[in-house]
Amino acid sequence: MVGFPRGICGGKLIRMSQVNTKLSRIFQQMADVLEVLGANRFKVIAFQKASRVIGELTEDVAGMDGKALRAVEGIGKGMADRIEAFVETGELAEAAELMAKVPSGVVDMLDVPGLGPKTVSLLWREAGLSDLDELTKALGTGELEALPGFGKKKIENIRKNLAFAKEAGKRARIGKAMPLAWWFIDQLKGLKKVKRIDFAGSLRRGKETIGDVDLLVAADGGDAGAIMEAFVALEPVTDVIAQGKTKSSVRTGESSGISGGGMQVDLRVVPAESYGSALMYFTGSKEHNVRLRERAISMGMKLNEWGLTKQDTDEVIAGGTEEDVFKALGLAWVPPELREDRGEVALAEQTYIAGDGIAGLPDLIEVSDIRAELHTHTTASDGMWTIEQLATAAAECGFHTVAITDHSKGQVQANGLSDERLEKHIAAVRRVAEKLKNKIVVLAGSEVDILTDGRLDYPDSLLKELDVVVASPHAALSQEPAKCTARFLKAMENPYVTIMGHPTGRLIGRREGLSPDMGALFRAAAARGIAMEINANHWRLDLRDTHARAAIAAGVKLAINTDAHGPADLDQLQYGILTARRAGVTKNDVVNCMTQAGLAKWLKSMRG
Ligand code: DGT
Ligand code: CA
Ligand code: CA
Ligand code: ZN
Repeated sequence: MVGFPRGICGGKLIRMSQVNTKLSRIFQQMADVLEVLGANRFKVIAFQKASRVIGELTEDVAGMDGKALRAVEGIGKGMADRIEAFVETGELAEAAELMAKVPSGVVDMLDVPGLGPKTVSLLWREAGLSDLDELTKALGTGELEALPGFGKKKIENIRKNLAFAKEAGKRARIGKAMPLAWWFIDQLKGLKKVKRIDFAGSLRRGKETIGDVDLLVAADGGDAGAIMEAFVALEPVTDVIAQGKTKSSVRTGESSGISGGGMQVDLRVVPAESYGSALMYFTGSKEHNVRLRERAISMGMKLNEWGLTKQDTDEVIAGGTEEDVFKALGLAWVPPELREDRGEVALAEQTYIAGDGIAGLPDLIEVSDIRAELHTHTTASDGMWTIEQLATAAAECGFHTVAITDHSKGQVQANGLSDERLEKHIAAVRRVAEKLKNKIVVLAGSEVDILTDGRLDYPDSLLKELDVVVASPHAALSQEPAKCTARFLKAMENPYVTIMGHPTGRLIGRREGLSPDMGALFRAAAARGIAMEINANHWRLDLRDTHARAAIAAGVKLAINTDAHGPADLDQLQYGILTARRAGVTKNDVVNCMTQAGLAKWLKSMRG
């Protein structure tokens, strides 16, 4: 079993139970529908909160007794009763009744970026629209301008978001596909007949979005049929697209409680002696494979999923492991994240000839190289953890340093801190730092908003008191490129900025975000010593792989942060690392990999 490390806390994956995931989703849907129906605000908030709390809970609600359930912060008596009913019967009649009051097409509208429940309620009740097709039509006729608050600009925005969501919606975020792949692997690896199993395809290459999940199994030919039977019978499978002896494809259910519902999963079974060449073939990319096949031919060999053979005699040269195949081609093993035909084959040849570390392939960063988390939120703004809980969790992950960076005052909806609250918050962070000083270094920081014109959301006199300043854009995220470039460059002139947080503000599949002149930003960052962030949250991955590659080429230091808001978030680090690896990033490029003393020295140097 290879594959990617599954969690950062010593391999311990923070995994939600299926019941938790299902309930969290049901409560969120109930909150949405209640809001569309114009229900009492507190009722809506109660369901939203319950959804979030259960979604973040590491304990399985199915195994908790009534008393323990009621003791969970954010779950009142009413919610505990609902949870118990669901655990007992597997359904929630109240949810079904509620859903029946609103057409499912109306609920779908809630998935369109920028369409909140209030707007959807208007579109449904006032304009009589009941699904996305009707909405698309109505957006073109001008009839919506009669609705209160529906100016030309708003209508144009909805139209753009709808088109963007439709296009992007075909691929899943990696954070949705990865847990699904592991779920299947966990089920299948237990079968005696399965000798090896891995995920391949774009998921193994660590791409930010995944078209379908590709699984590869090594087994004897006679066992393949039974493995396929077991595969198509697994719980999340709703449709069998194709079922053969060596290849099957299924679709997983949209409403399945397991993350990644609605995705296609392909499974192939190959004999053990072809496992390496098959893993290479199905990992791709197609372009990388073409490059390798050409190389094989030029060396008098033939490469396909079954193995590497001599051209004239068909004698098998390699195939069982990837390492053997690469070696027979005169190449060092290429990490999957680099297999995009961006020069990696030439580098692998150099490494093969010169040996490790002298020339050729970069020594890519790994999850375990990360020693500090520099962008986090607590209950002071919109996080779920207290300062102490967060710092303790970070210490348990093996980090030597954590920075507390709550939102600044402009983020009103995220309960951003006013100047006065920040002063008090800094003092609170210092107290926790003192208390935990033998466990972890706790730094006082802020994720300060970069305002529309490039000013920061706190005065310098306050920023000066902080150890870490992450400057990020959260508003005006459709600004023109020239304008936002100027905005960022201005922000970077501030002497207290340490890190530029999620610089484009994109949300994958939801919001395109800003397109500043990255070259200009990287030059400024390199000159000032400011680190550019790869935000590891799978909705963001911002910087993206291609940006990060350009950044290190320009001599810019990177920061890889999870932007943790709660317990499930620290595990997102893996996606930031995959993105960094795709960019050829090594631990020397990343400030979070420094020693405690090195990091402290760097931070101090940034305070002038
Ligand atoms: P995706 O699923 O769109 O995110 O991207 P991939 O790369 O996972 O693509 P997929 O699932 O169509 O195929 C998995 C791998 O199998 C792909 O990376 C390379 C290999 N493969 C598939 N079809 C072909 C083909 O026609 N020619 C070659 N050379 N390789 C192929
Ligand atoms: Ca795929
Ligand atoms: Ca596929
Ligand atoms: Zn943040």
